[in-house]
Amino acid sequence: MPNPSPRYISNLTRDTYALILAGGRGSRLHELTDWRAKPALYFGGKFRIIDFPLSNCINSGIKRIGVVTQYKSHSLIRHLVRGWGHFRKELGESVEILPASQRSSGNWYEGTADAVFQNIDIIRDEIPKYVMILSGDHIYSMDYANILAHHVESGAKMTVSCMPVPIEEAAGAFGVMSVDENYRILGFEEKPENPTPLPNDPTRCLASMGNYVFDTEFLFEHLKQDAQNEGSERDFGKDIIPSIIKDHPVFAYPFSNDDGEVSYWRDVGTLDSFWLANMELVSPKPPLNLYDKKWPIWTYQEQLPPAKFVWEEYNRCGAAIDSVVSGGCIISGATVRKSLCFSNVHVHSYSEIEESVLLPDVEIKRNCKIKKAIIDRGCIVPEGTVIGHNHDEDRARGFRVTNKGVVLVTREMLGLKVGI
Ligand code: ADQ
Ligand code: ADP
Repeated sequence: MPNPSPRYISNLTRDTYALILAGGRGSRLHELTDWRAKPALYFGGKFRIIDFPLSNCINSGIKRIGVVTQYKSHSLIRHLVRGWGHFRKELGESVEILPASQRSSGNWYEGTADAVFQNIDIIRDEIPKYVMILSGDHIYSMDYANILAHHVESGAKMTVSCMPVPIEEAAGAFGVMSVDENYRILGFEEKPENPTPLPNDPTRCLASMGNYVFDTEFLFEHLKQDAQNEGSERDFGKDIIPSIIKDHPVFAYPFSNDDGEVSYWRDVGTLDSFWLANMELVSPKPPLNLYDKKWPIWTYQEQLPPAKFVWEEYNRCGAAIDSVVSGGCIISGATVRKSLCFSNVHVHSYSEIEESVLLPDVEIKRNCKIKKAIIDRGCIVPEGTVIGHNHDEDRARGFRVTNKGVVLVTREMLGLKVGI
């Protein structure tokens, strides 16, 4: 669309209700999502994954938002209440938490479509012209006003945001579509084993990002039809999209930057991808700019003292290089390289941390050597512990080692009391 007027765009975002699906477990993250939903997982030194779609909404001008929760939602809800609970309904702003509360069907949410279906009455009360359904699972900065403008300009009833992804990454992982020259969707398969490649690029296919724009009444009508269909799994990718593309205008929106290049979007669904996406942020030129004042990522943050770096009495320099260090951390007489220290991490003298993600409230006692590890919140790593230098030893101690050599350590693995 050539130079849309800002007034036109702001009408679209104002007329939109965003529903963020945040109920999924993220089972390939193993113990990291044993106690929290994937959207509640920490990311980037001080955020949680859900902060990204939420910030994208606010920065795009969409201020009416529902967050659908289900699996292990306690820490997610606590974060939302603390960090996102200050919106003022009388100013047209709201972030509502919509737990699976067995409201309309007497069941938990089945698939993603059912999670929306069970909240139709809440969305209808808001009288939006458009509904944006967003996955709560991904890290990216995106101006949703662009996909809304694309949706209206193309005359679509539904629009699916998409991006080209290498075939081997998409196989079994993403919804894959084929489109005509105007990006109208001609075919859609949910997580195919052999994705159809792009016509001009046999190595990549067009993957769904799990974000959709719908005309509200069209959405409701098709959710109701789907609810009558006995064989449906009540899922957008498996049931709704394949059933509507033939008879209705459903378009794809390729997510690219102003230069037409593929934008940053990460599905941190595995321990390896979670570790790697965090490592990208500590590289000298990260692909995602968290320091962009025009597109801030909002979050809940505790009031904490500043990070402190101590040159210890034994002439040991406490330093962090190519790393991010959050508030409340103390690095004393220890070296931290290419790593992320979330809030309140304390690393003691003679310890060496490399390429690691230390989640909040972690304490690394003296003389530890830690490499390529994810240390879960609240872990106290005993003096002299070596992690990530010998994988057989790591496994023998009960740590989880991935195929790509990332080591996960949780409180339970260290014998610390957690949960029931
Ligand atoms: P997946 O992410 O694998 O694929 P799914 O597990 O259904 O699909 O999760 C989609 C979103 O809904 C996630 O944010 C998840 O947290 C949430 N969710 C899952 N089940 C839920 C439930 N019962 N109640 C509430 N929320 C729930 C989807 C699309 C693919 C697309 C990928 C992109 O189906 O077509 O390619 O996203 O990652
Ligand atoms: P180490 O094992 O490295 O000696 P310590 O816990 O003794 O670890 O802390 C080392 C240094 O860190 C202290 O000498 C002090 O400078 C700083 N430090 C530790 N705790 C605090 C705190 N609560 N407030 C301010 N500085 C602290």
